[in-house]
Amino acid sequence: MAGALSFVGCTKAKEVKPNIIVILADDMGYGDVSAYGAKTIHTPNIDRLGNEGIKFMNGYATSATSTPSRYALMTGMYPWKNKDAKILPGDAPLIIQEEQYTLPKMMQAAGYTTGAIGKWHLGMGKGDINWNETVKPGAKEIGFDYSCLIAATNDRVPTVFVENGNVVGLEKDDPIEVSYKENFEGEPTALTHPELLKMQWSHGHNNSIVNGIPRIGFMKGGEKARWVDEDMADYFVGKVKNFIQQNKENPFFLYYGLHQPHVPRAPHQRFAGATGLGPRGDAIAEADWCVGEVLHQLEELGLLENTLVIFSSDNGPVLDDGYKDQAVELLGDHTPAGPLRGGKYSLFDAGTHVPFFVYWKGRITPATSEAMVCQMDLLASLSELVGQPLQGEFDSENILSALLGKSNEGRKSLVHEASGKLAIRMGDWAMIPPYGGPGRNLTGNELGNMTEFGLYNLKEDIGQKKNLSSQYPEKLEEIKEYFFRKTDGYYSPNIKEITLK
Ligand code: NG6
Ligand code: CA
Repeated sequence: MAGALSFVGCTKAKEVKPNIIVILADDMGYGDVSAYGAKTIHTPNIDRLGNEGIKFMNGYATSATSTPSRYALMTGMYPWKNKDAKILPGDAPLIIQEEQYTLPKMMQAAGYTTGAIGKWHLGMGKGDINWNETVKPGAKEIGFDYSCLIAATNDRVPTVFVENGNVVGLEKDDPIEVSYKENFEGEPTALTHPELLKMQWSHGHNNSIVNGIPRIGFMKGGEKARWVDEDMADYFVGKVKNFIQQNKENPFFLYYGLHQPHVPRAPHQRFAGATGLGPRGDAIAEADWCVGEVLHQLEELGLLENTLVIFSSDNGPVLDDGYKDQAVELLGDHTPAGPLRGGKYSLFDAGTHVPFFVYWKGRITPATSEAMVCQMDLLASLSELVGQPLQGEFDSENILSALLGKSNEGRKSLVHEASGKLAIRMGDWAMIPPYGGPGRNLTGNELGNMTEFGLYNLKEDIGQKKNLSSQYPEKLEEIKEYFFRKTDGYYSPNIKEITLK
């Protein structure tokens, strides 16, 4: 016993417990950030994290859409191992099991106070939610001491904030009802009352109207509780500042899910015209302001040297994601995916290859890193940083030295996912199996559906212009063999011309 105690005493002395903040943007592309070369959009605050920290040139989400990406970040597990980890409606049950080990639970075990603010999209409740009572299980049950969230996306009902499981501002005599099946009698929708719209839809998004914006799904009641999209950034920044202020004396872990630049893009009026690219660009300017507010507060409280800040995006960029907001018309020569091919929903690189910065003032020597890093790796890497060993088996890899810029070795391979279809990046190579299906969806983004195997060398051809599968058959075989072994037994539908061994 005495030996164990002295061992504990000895590790304690070496423990580092910086605050940790993970900021995850929604649909922000690799090319949307000026640190990666954007010229028409200026993101000075986000850039600061990259220019004064480690700027990752090969940073990844696991998935080309939100729910599966966030699932991997929270659980350290590949999302395609959970059949429920796909884009969720706003009334979906929590897809993380209460007994599952998670990133916030690991941080709690290490003595941290944990908070989740902003976009959630991992489900809450057990199905058939009564929004007029405390909704659980939710963020709390998977390890967050405090939470203030939008349940799914800013285009899905219910359009209310849920703080610690309770709808904010709900009045007893105006209960909320939500349905993804049918409308409530007498409630206006975009189809029955187009005259009520201040923003028009282009595909989907023609159900309930809230704040003049048509949504996905139907909702009734809760008038006072409904959010105003233009005020959402200020609202969440306020919550973030409160959380930091309240926890300035103790180690904290904060997950801040920015809602920008996901549709509907309705930044605050003071950002109107900030970029000349219309609401999409202005929403990115607003997101940059949010990041700046966090950094300024850390600075004011003297916490900057003691706080590790990680910035990334849940998936790649998209222009027309269902609203007529001039994202396409006003694009000019801006390239949201930078030099990468594809975007949100895509198996091509830009689906998951996203901005990725790690910043820790005074502790990280600024550098650009070529290491391949993934959001899923935060669990294993941060567990090493805070000295809290993992319990169980995970797909998360400990790449802490790469994250802190002490090594250029990241992960060797990453299986990535788009709509349940899997592909792989292995070293400099990217391999996409032939799934068939449409080349693009309604957003105009290329999906990566092909009739033959795609094989690309990203080092020489970052834009995936040249399919090398027939030129390098041995390389293709090697990667195929590895890919099928890694994904064996998991759902990877519609692969044409191949049978899983
Ligand atoms: C799609 C929506 C899209 C967006 C996406 C989720 C339609 C036509 N499209 O189904 O607008 O909400 O889901 O995006 O409804 S994500 O970034 O949260 O994954
Ligand atoms: Ca997203």
